[in-house]
Amino acid sequence: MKQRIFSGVQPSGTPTIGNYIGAMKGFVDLQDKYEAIYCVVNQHAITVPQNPKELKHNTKSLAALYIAMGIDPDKSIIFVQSDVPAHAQAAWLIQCNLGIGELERMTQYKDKAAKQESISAGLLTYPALMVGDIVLYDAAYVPVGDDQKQHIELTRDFVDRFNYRFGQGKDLLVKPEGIYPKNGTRVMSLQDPTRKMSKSDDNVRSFISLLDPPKTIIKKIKSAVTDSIGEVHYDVEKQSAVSNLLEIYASLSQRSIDSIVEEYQGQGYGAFKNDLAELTVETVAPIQERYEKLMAGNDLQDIVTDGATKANKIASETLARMESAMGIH
Ligand code: AQP
Repeated sequence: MKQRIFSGVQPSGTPTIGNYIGAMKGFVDLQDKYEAIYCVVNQHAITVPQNPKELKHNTKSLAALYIAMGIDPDKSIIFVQSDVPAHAQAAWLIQCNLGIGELERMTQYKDKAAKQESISAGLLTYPALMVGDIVLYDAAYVPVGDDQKQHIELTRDFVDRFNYRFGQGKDLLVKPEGIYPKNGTRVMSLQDPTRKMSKSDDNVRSFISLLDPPKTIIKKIKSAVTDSIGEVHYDVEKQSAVSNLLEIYASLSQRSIDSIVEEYQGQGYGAFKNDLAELTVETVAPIQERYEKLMAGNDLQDIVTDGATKANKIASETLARMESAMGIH
């Protein structure tokens, strides 16, 4: 039997090339090796304020993007988190076995809380929902970007704790491992290389979304900040912005950073940026074409309904196991 993997993306906007490079690109290859489960984590998205209409649209849109990227619904389960009530139910059990101190230490919580005028309790307890997403499917592996490492470590600690407290010598839950991009790529904002690229960034020039039209992509890459050194060179300390563009280039072209640096020796940033823009447009064009067809057609709803049925079956069994072990059923 194949081992299971689980991953999710929040419909808190349209996925960026950061989400794509850091996590989603890998989803497609992994579906052959593992029993893959990919979720649109809409309940995570509401930890910060969302416009309800946009959230609904982005949820559908993200499911379509999964398929447009190459996730095959005949091989993998694609579903929407809120269609499987076990996620919210498990999150409660998990919260009751996590410490506030552990949650307050999460850097993503601190980063996101710093941007909010009023911080929801859900933003703090978000990792409990994420732990639930993973353990409900007995996932052995979780393909995520490197910014999620801390949450994966929390999941692993939780599983040890749960098995120790309630397992009576048995491993009731599977301890998962993260699968991170090979070169550890964290794509940074095009406008500020000290901040990660995020789909919900107020400054739309800071990210490239998978649905940006070619003209927008070209404009955003041309206006990406660089430096006054004027040499395409990889140095994350002194040339962080250019190094970020190099990492994007290397990842999308599957070439080494060294070979790209060599190609643009002595040419300044103009040609390099033009080619990166072209490469990005070429990467997203086929995804966008398939996306448009899916959004206009009737298959999408059937796919996510079928995904939810399959996900519900697996998740409700694990939830029952957890509840029984804790003595509440
Ligand atoms: N900049 C990034 N570089 C590499 N990987 C990234 N990921 C996110 N940003 C980058 C990875 O994408 C997957 C989905 O992320 P998510 O939607 O669950 O949440 P997030 O990490 O909070 O992503 P965003 O784009 O920053 O969303 P918002 O703006 O809503 O906060 C994850 O595997 C993540 O590691």
